Amino acid sequence: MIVSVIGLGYIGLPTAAVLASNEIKVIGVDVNQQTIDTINSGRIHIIEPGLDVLVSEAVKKGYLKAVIKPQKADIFMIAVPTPLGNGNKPDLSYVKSAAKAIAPVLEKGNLVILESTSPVGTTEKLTMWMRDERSDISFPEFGNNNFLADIAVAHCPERVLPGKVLRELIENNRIIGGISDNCARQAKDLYKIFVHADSLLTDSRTAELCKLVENSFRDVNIAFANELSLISDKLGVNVWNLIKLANQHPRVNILQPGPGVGGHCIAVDPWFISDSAPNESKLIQTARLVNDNKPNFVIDKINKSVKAIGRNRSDIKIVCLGLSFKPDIDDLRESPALEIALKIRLMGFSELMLVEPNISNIPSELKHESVRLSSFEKAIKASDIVVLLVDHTPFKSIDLNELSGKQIIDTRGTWS
Ligand code: SAJ
Repeated sequence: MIVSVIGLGYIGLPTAAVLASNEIKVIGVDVNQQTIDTINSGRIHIIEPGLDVLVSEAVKKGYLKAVIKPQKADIFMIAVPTPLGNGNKPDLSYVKSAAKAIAPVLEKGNLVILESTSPVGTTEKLTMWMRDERSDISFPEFGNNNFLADIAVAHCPERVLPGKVLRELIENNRIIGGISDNCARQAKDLYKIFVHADSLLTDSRTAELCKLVENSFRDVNIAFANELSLISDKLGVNVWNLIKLANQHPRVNILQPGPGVGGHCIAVDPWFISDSAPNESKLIQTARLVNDNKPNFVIDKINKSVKAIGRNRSDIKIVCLGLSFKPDIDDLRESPALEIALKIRLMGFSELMLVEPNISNIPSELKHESVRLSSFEKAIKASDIVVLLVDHTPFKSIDLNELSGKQIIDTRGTWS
């Protein structure tokens, strides 16, 4: 059996590597020649614990190779980006390109699985895009379980947490939605090879919405915590203590407030629901707005600190602790910490020090004569205002006396 994985990014490459480690022949396909060369030399182009070893082994043993153009295979797994386009509308162009690229090599008996997080109806569109290219073979029809098509098509959304991808790929339950029941059953046979948890079968629309709902659930719950932080600030209450106490209730489990919600999933996927059902998703949309507005609240707090110091900004040094979108990773995508640092850079402080233990260069958009990367200890010592944006492990072990006399804005409750 040959499995072809289309898109060798944060999901595609780990999936390809895990399949290959189960002695399945995998052909990875990517549009980026540099990515292909890196993988074929046994190295990786993304950061994910344990992935380097897995890819290197898989390439060395001949189970994994990367190519630029799809080749014949038995199963095609599509793991391409589905970003937000203009006006918070889903951009399905990568899925469409993948459909057009694999259509010419499809053969009777093949299975095509969409793993990319997608708006409801995308798996049906994928089927249609392939059908448009191949009138000589038959494709399944949504809801028509009696028709046995030449090609099977299913959606099995990825649900792994960055940083724990290799473990979660194997341990998480999978939701598999077929265009027809038969498609879902065929896809389950593939996941059986490497998933040590349950595979739950449904239709493709339900599987699509299920993934979006999971991330929206988290977004709404984080928005609740973020709203509590605004309310508490106004009423002079310590929100971290408040949440800790409220969570003593057996049926209350409030998440943690922060400087906003980052990453390329939770801050994006709720918009896919609101695009499909704008009038029915008011709560989901409001949660997005609450979370997206949190960086402005942090900037307000900084302005208040400046007032309290009573000097001009050009005479004040400020430090941002952390730039990534969550702790102990180097991923700056959609990071609220980065957004806040960019806003601070424009505020005219005498110096903006950045402490980000997981990167070695200042991101290009932050480069300026007043901005520098600094060590944790030096930056704390030199600063008038300390803004903690990411709860990286090294930030937790500070002697709190070192913060005395400084304006502290702790957006994560690390020192509360
Ligand atoms: N955050 C808070 N407060 C919290 C929890 C998180 O402010 O209490 C913030 C984080 O700081 C970060 C953002 O939310 O900025 C998202 O981080 P995360 O760790 O909650 O999730 P992601 O984006 O890394 O991964 C999510 C996961 N989805 C869920 O937990 C429901 C993962 O399982 C998905 O596979 C992934 O999205 C995805 O690819 O869709």
